[in-house]
Amino acid sequence: MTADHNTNPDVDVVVIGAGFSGLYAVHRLHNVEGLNVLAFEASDTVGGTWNYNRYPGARCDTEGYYYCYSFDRELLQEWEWTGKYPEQAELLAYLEHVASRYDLRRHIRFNTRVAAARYDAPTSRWIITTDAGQTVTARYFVTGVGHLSIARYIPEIEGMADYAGEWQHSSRWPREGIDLTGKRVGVIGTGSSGVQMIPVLAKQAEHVTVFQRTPQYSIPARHETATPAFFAEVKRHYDEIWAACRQSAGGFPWQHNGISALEVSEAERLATYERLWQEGGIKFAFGSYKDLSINIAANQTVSDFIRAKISQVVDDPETLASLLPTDHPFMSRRTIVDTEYFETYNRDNVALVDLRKTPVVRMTKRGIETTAGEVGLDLIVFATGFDAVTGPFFNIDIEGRDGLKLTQAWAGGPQAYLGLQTVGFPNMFMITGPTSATGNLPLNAELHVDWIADCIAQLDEAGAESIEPSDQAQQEWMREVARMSERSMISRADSWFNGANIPGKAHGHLFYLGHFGRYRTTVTDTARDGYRGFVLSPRREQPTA
Ligand code: NA7
Repeated sequence: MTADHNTNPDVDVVVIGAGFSGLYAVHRLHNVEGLNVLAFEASDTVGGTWNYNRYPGARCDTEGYYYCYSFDRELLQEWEWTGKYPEQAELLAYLEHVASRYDLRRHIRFNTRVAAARYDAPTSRWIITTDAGQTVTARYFVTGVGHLSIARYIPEIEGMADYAGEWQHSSRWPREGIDLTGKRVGVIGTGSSGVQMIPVLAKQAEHVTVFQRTPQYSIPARHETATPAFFAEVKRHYDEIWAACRQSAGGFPWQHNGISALEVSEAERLATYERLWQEGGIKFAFGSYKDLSINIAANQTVSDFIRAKISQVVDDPETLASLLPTDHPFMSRRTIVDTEYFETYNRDNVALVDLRKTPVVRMTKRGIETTAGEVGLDLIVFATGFDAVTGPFFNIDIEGRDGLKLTQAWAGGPQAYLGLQTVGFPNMFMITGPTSATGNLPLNAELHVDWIADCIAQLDEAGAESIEPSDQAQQEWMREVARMSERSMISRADSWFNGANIPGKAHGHLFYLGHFGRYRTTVTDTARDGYRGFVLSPRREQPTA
């Protein structure tokens, strides 16, 4: 069934977003379930994160062969990745291919931002209003808004209006690119975006100045290790690879080795770290000892190892001192994967400004003034991150039952049950919403979309009008989420993972940091057990017992 959305503004499901989450939601809910689905996408094309983040060097920092959809064996066999860590353009091409292959675009209204969504209790409908003032009603409201891209964060710096040069945020790099030849570029921020772009900018620009507030741990990607033979092997073993991902701690096709870093000799430990360091990627963090992210003494061994690696690379002692992360443990912030990041500081055309020693005073007409003086810049890149997870939701005026605004419900930090729903917002489903597992996001998005699709089918079969979590189930889940956060290294540093990166933002637990495989089982078990922890309201005209 295909609705003409111009004349029929009432649909079964409204989806927001056309990234990994939204695209699969449209496919599963329409192509498989036969529901009448309308998706809204603010951009003019699909891709989400992989459409927005076009900065030089932008690429996936987990491997493409499992950072992709698993739902169709044919798609897995036909798509050819060109390397281990796909660049932005390759991931965008993949998602465009998916949109074409499953004929998804005709269900997506592009260049349209959802401005408001309000639950109308008398009709049990969500009323969705776009930025153009159009209104659509839907029985189910599904958010695939992503965690980051939409809600970019640019700090307020005195004198910004005085700056006469060009500036960009990492996630809004112009599609036509920027000719960096002969340019003096300043990069503010050394998270994943800054660390990926700095080596690439350094090769293109006349000079790069990096403004660093917090030194980072980073692991070499070693992109070059992927070969055609490797991908042939992957394709032969895809079923086993996905089975391993679904049961693993992070949604990845490997596990930690099951022992504590403190149970083995120093020589054995260092050999393990060295082997994984040479292999590259985040397997170094999650594929070695079982307790690196939860035991500070075990973590100390790996933090020391990485500091030693950085020390071996960076030539200038003052620069090295600023680059060494000593105030927070490895894995207390999201793990960063790089290509020649630390090596780049040995180049003549790269300078590091340590903002802890010489903070920014203001932006000037010519560049940035720190307490050490003015740095002249033709282009300033804000690689300063995002109002993560809740930001994309708060961009929309969402109102649930009894006039409850989402901004009120989450004023003290997001509250949700399994990252799928939140109390007070019936029939609103979140794909990887707050408190869902993190790690391999496409896999988690598939888990959620499948759960939502099954749930909608069950509601129809049971003659139920709506579903939302019980207060008790949500509170218990929030306690579990807090418990997992507090035992994790994440609790030992400020970052976007706990809301600390945005001035004035409520600190909260944005993700469930426990084991992905166990999370997956919990999510599927709630459905198997008749939606345990959820309240189903019977249809008014057909009350059920
Ligand atoms: P992140 O990881 O949030 O990094 C933002 C960076 O910007 C980080 O180094 C911040 O320093 C820095 N920052 C933020 N505000 C300022 C100010 N006012 N002055 C100087 N430096 C500042 O964002 P990314 O885009 O790199 O990565 C986000 C995610 O995308 C990443 O985790 C992956 O999942 C992909 P700080 O460290 O807070 O001192």
